[in-house]
Amino acid sequence: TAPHPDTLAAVPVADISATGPGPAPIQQLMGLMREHGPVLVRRLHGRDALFVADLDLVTDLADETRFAKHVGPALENVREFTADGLFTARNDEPNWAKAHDILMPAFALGSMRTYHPVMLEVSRRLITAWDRAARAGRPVDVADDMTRMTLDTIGLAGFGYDFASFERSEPHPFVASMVRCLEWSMHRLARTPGTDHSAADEAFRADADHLARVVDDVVAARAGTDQSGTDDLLGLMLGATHPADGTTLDAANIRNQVITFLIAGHETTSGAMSFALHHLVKDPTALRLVQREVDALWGATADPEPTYDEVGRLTYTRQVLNEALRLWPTAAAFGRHALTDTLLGGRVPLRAGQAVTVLTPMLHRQPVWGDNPGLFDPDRFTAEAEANRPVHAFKPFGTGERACIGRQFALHEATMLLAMLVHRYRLGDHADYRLEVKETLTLKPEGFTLLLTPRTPAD
Ligand code: MNH
Repeated sequence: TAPHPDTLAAVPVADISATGPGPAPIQQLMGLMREHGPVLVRRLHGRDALFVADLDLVTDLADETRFAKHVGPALENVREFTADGLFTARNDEPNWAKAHDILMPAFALGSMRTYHPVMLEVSRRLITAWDRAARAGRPVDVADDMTRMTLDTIGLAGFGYDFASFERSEPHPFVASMVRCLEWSMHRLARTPGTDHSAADEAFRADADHLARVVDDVVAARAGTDQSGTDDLLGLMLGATHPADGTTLDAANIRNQVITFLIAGHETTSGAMSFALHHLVKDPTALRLVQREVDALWGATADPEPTYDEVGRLTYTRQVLNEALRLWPTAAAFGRHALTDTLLGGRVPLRAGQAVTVLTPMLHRQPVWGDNPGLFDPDRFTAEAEANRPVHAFKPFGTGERACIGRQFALHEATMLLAMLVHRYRLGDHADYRLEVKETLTLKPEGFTLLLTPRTPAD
């Protein structure tokens, strides 16, 4: 799947062997593209990988008759702990289509309505914690608390399992293990051949085992109750049969799916909300517009009870989230491979099976986004602006049949919480925060804290 000699002749090669990818490989790639343009081969110790961000090439890669999802080296590493779970399954593994068909109903639009009360309950947990911090004059760590919120939400909504993250001074141990597993997956890509990594691998094994134990807990908690008829994610995993052959998911695959959803269902959403808050704090005009939207809905109500339909009407708040996902798509790359020998975009020769990685943050900074693509501007996502833009210019959720299954879930959860926070607090940028993006395969703002004070609507 490495680039063919014909590809190498057609695109610039950037050799990073001298430095390696470092702690921030996505941001390094962004820099390489700024230098060499939006199509390049990155060379590391003789291993070559093709990265693209050009709109015409990404548009071409979205053609499902010629390209499909690629499980490349990064996802191969993640497979060490999620195996054939939905995210890391290969297209031709039978469990992908089977689990996809069985789990789809849990993500149909109607299902979001059933998750709404849980999302609201967990949003209130965060607000209780933030009220306490505000009274004590103590800053909050935004990314940590967003992670608490999203983990509790997917745990309760998907599995009826309470991680109770706000009752802990440190994030749930599941999170620490997961972050180290993701970091191991990322750093393993940078290894020089012939070096010894047995200590890191052993630590990884222990963390992966810990994830599996948490999953066994989650499943066992269900077995001990009369929730077996519940049609949440876990209910479908345990009970639903595939229409085609009447079989259920097997026990090993269920474990892989639970780990997959506990990770994919919270890690990227918490980053997206953290980036959105960061941009709002730095953009008084956008902040005022969100405040105006939430005040129009909830006015001076101290403890509003957002309804499902109200969240759907928070159009500007959603624009803010989309714009945050444009600048910092928290799952920042996705792989495709050619199904046949072909000429990508009519100009880059590819052989059948050859891999191409889309570098989403750079796709989101291409000329189609105007002269100042680095500028935060939620008006890029008005209905009119969206209608006038090529569909493949914005790909934070990937593409095609392997695109994100949880997109609506994430957007509903994030839109509601963001709106409630902006309605309730004045967000004090007490440390004059300068954005530092931490990479653990996914992206998050590092060290972002806010000092909160109560807000009187119309402030
Ligand atoms: Mn999600 C696939 C981004 C929230 C569950 N997700 C993907 C892909 C991207 C992505 C990109 C495609 C990866 C690839 O092509 O290799 N996901 C996000 C982002 C957010 C997000 C940016 C939040 C913001 N994802 C969620 C949530 C859930 C979820 C919430 C679950 C509740 N995502 C998945 C699953 C897949 C996926 C499962 C794999 C789907 C498949 O291949 O069938």
